[in-house]
Amino acid sequence: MKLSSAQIEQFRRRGYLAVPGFFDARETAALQADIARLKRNGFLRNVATAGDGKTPSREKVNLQLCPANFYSTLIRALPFAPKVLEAVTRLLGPEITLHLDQIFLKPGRSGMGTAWHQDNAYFKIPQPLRGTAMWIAIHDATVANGTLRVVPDAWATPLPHARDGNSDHHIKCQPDESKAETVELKAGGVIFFCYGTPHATGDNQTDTERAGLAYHFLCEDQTDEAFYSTGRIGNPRPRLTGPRATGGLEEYGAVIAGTWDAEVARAAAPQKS
Ligand SMILES: O=C(O)CCC(=O)C(=O)O
Repeated sequence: MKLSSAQIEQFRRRGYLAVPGFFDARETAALQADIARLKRNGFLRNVATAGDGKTPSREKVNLQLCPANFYSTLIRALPFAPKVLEAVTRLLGPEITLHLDQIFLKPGRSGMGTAWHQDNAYFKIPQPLRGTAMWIAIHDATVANGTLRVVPDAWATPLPHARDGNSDHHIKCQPDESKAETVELKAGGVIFFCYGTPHATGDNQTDTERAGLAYHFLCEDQTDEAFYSTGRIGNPRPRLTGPRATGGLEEYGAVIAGTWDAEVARAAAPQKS
């Protein structure tokens, strides 16, 4: 899974890159099964509100889990997979830290999209091209079920953001939607988009659910010591590559690097009853 020079050039110029088939059928089935487990066990939370940013919506559902790695060793292992590190290093540079992971799940019919925003309106790194999301299509992502839309060539301009009344914490902006591109992906495909790229998803107008699993990666030179502080309430931010990377030992207390294949095999094995 080596990204070509043309793909790197597209990411750096246009701010995004879609890579169909990044995860194979077995890996994708493992992710589908594990996200179904998290949903079944009630870990996902509906963040949709009734227009005021506070009152829980009775009609719309935007299920999220952030961070997800606390609840899934498979999701924890994925960013350490060699092909992920290879791709992200080619896109960003040599010293990569995992910033965040989260699940977005849109049930059939009631599933609500996520409004336009730039991730850097939350994250505020100095150079928005030195951080990227990797959004994984857990199910086939189509126009009808509200797949991801991006505005290319817009990453360098920070847009004003305001609170999104349809969510209990999101913010939103108003990019030039006439320039937006809609990215349809089969399950297992990914889209990388840098922290400056405006993006959104639509409502799910089909009968079946659709999920995305998003990781955010950034270069260590976009961080400071406070970013990693153990006093901060939140998820560990493992250094994935570079001189201070320990394969997860420092952040999780266990070596996570090298466990992706075994995690996928475990998820694919028939469950004992
Ligand atoms: O999947 C979604 O609904 C939104 C994804 C997103 O906004 C993100 O990954 O930053």
